[in-house]
Amino acid sequence: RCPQAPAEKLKLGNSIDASLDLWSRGDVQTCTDWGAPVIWDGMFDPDHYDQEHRMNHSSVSLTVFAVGRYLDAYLKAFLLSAERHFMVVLPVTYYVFTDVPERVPDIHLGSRRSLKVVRVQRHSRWQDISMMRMRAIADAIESQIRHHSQYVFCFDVDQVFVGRFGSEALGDSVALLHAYYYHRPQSLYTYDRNPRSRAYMETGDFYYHAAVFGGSWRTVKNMTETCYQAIMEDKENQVEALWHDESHLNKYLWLHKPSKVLSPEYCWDKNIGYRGDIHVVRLLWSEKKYDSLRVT
Ligand code: 2GW
Ligand code: MN
Repeated sequence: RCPQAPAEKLKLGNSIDASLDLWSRGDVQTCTDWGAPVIWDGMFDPDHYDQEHRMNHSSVSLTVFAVGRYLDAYLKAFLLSAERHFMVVLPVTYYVFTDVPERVPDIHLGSRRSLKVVRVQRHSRWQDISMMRMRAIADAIESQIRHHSQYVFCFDVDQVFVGRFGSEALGDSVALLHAYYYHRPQSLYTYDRNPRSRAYMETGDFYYHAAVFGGSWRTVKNMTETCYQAIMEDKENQVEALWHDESHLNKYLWLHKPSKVLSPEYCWDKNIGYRGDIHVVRLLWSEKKYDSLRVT
C-alpha cells in the first residue's frame, strides 16, 4: 500500500501530522520514499487539523498574481471561492499582485481575513510575468508576510476552489502532484532537459505543478529566492527552461525534498475526466482562455 516507505521510516515532523492514517488508502501512494506524507482524502480528520492549527495560532498568507487581462478574467472567482474553501478557520491574508490595483474587485471578506494589493510591473513577455512571481513573492515575505504569517501558499489565479483546501495542507515545505503526470511514468515528466539551463534534470521524484506551492515563510522565501536566482542565471546565459518557473521549482524540490506532498485533489482539471482515485476535488483549473488572453 505504501510500498516505498515502511511506516517506521516515516519521520513525520510534528504531532499534528502523526494522526495521518497512511494505511487508509490502498489505491494510491500515501508517502514518499523520504518519508513525507502524500495527502489524499480519507487519510486525515479535518477537524483534528483545524483544532490543532487553531490552538497553535497558525496564520496563512496566500499570494496570487493577476496581471493585465488575467485580473478581469479570473481574480474575482478565485477570491470568492477562496473565502468559501481556503483555510476557513484560520486567519488569512491575501496578497494580490497586479499592475492595475484599481481594478481589484471589492470582495466582502470574513472576519480575520484581509487583502493587500501589491503593485507589480507588467512584463511584456508572459513567460516573464510567470517567472518574475518568484522574486515578488520573496520580497513580500521579507518585507511583510514574515511579520504576521507562519505559512505562505502561492497560487495561479486561473483556478477556483470547489472543496475544502484546509489546514491539512500546511507544512514546512509543500508541493503539489501535477494532475496530468501523477499516474504516468517518469519518462513522460516534462523536466527541463537542456544541460545549459539551471533547471536541467535527468531524473526526479515527481512532476510537481507550480500552480500551488507553499510552506513556512522561511522555506517559501528560500524556495522563491533560489528559483529566481536560477532564472536570472539562465537569462544571463540566454537560455529559458522548458516550463519556465515550473521547471526551476521542480529542480528545487528535487534537491530540497518537500515535507508534505498534496495529491491532485488539490488542483484538478476536469478535462482529465473520471479517475477512481480522485474522491474529492478541492481546487479546479479554470477554463483556459488562450485565444483572448495569450495574444501579445
Ligand atoms: C500567462 C500566459 C500567457 C499570457 C498571460 C499570462 C499571464 C499570467 C498574465 O497575463 N497575467 C498573469 O497574472 N499571469 C499569472 O501567471 C497568473 O497568476 C497565472 O495564473 C500565472 C501562470 O500563468 P498561466 O496560469 O497562464 O500558466 P499555466 O496555467 O500554463 O501555468 C503553469 O506553467 C507556468 C509556467 O509556464 C507556471 O509555472 C504556472 O505556475 C503553472 O501552473
Ligand atoms: Mn495556471
